[in-house]
Amino acid sequence: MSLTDKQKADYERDGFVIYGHLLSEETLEVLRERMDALADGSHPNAEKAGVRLEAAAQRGELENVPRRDKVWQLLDPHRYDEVVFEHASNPKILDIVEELLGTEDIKLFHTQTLMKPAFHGSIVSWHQDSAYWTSVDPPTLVSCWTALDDVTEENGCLRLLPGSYKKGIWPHERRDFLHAQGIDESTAVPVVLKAGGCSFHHSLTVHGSGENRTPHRRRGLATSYMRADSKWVGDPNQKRDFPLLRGKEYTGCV
Ligand SMILES: O=C(O)CCC(=O)C(=O)O
Repeated sequence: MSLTDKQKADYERDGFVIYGHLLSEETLEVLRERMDALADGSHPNAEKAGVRLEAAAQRGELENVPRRDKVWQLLDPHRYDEVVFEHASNPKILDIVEELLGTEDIKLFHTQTLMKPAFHGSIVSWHQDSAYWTSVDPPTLVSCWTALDDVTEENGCLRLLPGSYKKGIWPHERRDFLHAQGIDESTAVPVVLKAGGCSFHHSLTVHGSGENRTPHRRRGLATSYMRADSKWVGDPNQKRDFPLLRGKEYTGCV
C-alpha cells in the first residue's frame, strides 16, 4: 500500500492529498536542467515543444529578460524529453495513482510545467482540469504536481479548494483562460512544498496559483493520468495515442 489510510481519507474528503517528499536531489537536478533547456531553446527538441509565454512577454514588456524567464508554461514536455517521460512513469507515482484511480490500467494523459519565473511569474486562474479536458469521460483523472523548486505562498504555490471536486463541473468564464465562478477562495489550502515534494489532485478539484514577485523561481511539473478504460468523447481527429503506463488497453477506449 502506497498511501496511508489517512492520506486516502484526505483525498476522498478534499479531492487532493499533500504527499511530501518524492524525488532525490539527483533526479530533481536533471529534471530542472531539461525544463530550462526546453524553455531557453538549448534542448535538441526545443523547437518542437509547445511553449506559452508570460502574458507580459507576449505584450513585449519583458524585453531585457532572457528567453527562459519569459516562458510561462511548457506543454507536454514528456513528448520531447525522455527524463520527463521517465518521471511520469515513476513506479512510486503510479502506485499512488493506481490507488486513487482505483485501477491498475493507467494511461498518461498530459504533462505540463508551470515555470513561474522570479519577479514576474503570473497567476494560474482558478479552474478545474476537467473543465479543459472535456474529451475524456469519466472526468476523474489524477494529477501529480511535483515541486522542482522550494514552493512557498510568496512565490505562487498551488492552491486547492477542499471538497470542490464533489460538485461536478463548476461554471467557468472563458477569458484568456477558464476562470471558475462562484467559488470561495477563503477556503483554499496552500500547497507549500520543498523541492522534490509532490501533491496529488482530482481533475474536478478547483485550483489555481498566485503571482511570483519574489527573487525565487517556482517551477512545478504536473503529470496527469487517466483510467485506460476511459472513453474519448471529443473530436476523434484530436485524439492522440496516449501511452499505457501500467496494466492493459481497452478496445474502443482512450
Ligand atoms: O503550477 C501551477 O501553478 C498550476 C498547475 C495546474 O493548474 C495543474 O497542475 O493542474
